[in-house]
Amino acid sequence: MRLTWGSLWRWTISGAAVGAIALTLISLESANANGDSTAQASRAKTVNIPNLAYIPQTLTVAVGTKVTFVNGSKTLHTATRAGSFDTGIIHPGHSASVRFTHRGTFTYVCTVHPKMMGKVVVR
Ligand SMILES: [Cu+2]
Repeated sequence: MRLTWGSLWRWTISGAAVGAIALTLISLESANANGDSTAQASRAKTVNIPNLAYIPQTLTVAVGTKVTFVNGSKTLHTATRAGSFDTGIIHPGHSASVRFTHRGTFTYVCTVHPKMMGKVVVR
């Protein structure tokens, strides 16, 4: 994925606006074609950010899984896929969650550190 500086700036501003609130974007929440709410409610996974990396870098989950990004580092991070989802800025010691309701492969970056890249594979 290629992001321009302009788009990075825009994402950073929007991230600041939502603060540390766990954010689930409309684009990911709007459709649940399977109506499988029971399974969705029970699935949760964690991506840790201990430094300048997402651990695990590739996370494979079932449809409906809520993924929580935990910032265990001492600096700001995001988990952002332009046009799809954005945790906004996650402060040290905080976390933010995204529920993945569509199958696919979702690469994402940290808008603060654009070389940080991760991937969520939803099956
Ligand atoms: Cu970062």
